[in-house]
Amino acid sequence: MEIQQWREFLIPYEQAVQELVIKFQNIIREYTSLGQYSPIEQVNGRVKKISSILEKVDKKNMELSDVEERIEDIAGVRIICQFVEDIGTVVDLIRGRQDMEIIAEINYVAHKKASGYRSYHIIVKYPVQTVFGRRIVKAEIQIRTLAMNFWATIEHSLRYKYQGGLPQDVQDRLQKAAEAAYHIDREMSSIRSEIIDAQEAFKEKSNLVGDI
Ligand code: 0O2
Repeated sequence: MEIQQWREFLIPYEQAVQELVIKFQNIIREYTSLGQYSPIEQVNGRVKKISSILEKVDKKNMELSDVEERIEDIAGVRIICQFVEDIGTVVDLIRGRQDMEIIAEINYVAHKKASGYRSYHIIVKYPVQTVFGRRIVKAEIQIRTLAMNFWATIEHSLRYKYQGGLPQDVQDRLQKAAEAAYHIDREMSSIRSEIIDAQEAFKEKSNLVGDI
């Protein structure tokens, strides 16, 4: 495919990512304006780079014509939560929506990957309106805690550095770090209500100071 064809191909995915990020940010805004705790801490989105799409085509030994059907994370949205319990709340919020259709859910929180990776993945079909008409694209929504995200970000950059061939000692240390991240999540969950109360009190105090 020529670069121009790739650009055209990616337009609906770019639109989907922009819209989805705004929609999830609006959820944060809604909770905040109601003075309630938001199960979503941050939202990021990205469209997969052409080079990464081509790498995946190669890795999965597929035809370019299969990209749309088989690569489900060209549009990617990442939702970061403070606590593991929030992941379930966000999953339920997504299940209840009318503007996207869930086609798959993969629970790497309960069943971590061999690498140590933990996150909840939801693949949705999402309709966008382009100048060429209505298009339905797939998007991958990754939902994870701050601790899971910390681990995944570091592991991803190491994997990139070593181009897939992580030395055994690095793999071992990453496994230990994954365990540590899991324990942080468990500890934080055990004092969740105290943390939420403290954050609400802090927010109220900042609002009062802001009002003056
Ligand atoms: P990027 O750069 O984030 O886009 P696979 O067959 O395993 O290559 P598949 O079938 O698309 O991938 O599904 P999977 O395994 O659920 O992975 C989808 C995405 O989840 C990955 O996209 C990563 O973002 C994330 N992910 C999955 N496993 C790991 C892991 O072990 N470590 C980290 N850091 N992230 C992971 P990409 O395209 O691999 O990467």
